[in-house]
Amino acid sequence: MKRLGGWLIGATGVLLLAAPALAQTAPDPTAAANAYVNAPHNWQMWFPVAGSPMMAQIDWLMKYVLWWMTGVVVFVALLMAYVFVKFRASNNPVPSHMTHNTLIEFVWLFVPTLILIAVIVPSINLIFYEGDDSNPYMTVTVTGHQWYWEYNYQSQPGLDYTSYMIPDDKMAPGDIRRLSVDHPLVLPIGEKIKFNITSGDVLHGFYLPSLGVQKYAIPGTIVTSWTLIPKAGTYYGQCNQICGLNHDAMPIEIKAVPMADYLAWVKVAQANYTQNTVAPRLRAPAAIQLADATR
Ligand SMILES: [Cu+2]
Repeated sequence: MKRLGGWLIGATGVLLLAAPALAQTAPDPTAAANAYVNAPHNWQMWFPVAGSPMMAQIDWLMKYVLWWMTGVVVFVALLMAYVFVKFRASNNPVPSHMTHNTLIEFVWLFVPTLILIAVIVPSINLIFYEGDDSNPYMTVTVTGHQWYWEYNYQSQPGLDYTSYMIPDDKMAPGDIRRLSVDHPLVLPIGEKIKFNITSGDVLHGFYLPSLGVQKYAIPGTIVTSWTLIPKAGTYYGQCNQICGLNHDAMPIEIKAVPMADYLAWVKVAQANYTQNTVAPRLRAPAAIQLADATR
């Protein structure tokens, strides 16, 4: 009897565990991105963990320049303290009349010049590296709207959909408050992805801290950037250009997955996202229509 009871409890447990798996109709092609989540956390110091080679270089340059700055600040502070004490009025009733010293003038011209060169060379290298969006595997046109993002995959016909933040009352387990979205931007790992960034209304900011991308989304203009994500995972960003009432409610969620998963997702998205496409033309603002009517 005891044995039978144990067996029954065991079988019920197995059924309960299997139920969610059975209920799921199709596997999620972006599931590989759930294993690694690169999101901001409370009391975070420094930059996020670099998710792209560009961010790794930005991180390196920031720390490199910070060391130079620390050296300069400490040196100048110590020198000033020394001068304040040694050359104070009470200690020097008869002031010195020295006006020139060739050696020290040479040193204070030459040493800062060397420091500037040491900072400028890697900075300019990085600027060129950031600007080199040539030969991408694919291009996504990113359009900022009040208040959501639109992603248009240039090489995948019909794949143009909107991405809205999940409001607090609709959050599911695993969602991150004010960062998770309904339709994330899905990208293949290990490939160069070019972004054509623009806006449908006002200025927005396409800002992906862990990938080192930060560009204005400007109406009527395309600003380009690119990324390359080596590791499968979920990466987050936000609009960082004050764009109106719900500026804080247009986060960016990127699911980076292996190529096979990405191609599987493209098929699913092409089949399911047709209702999700943004209206091609925006109406004139209500205020302007009112002004015309009262004239
Ligand atoms: Cu915005």
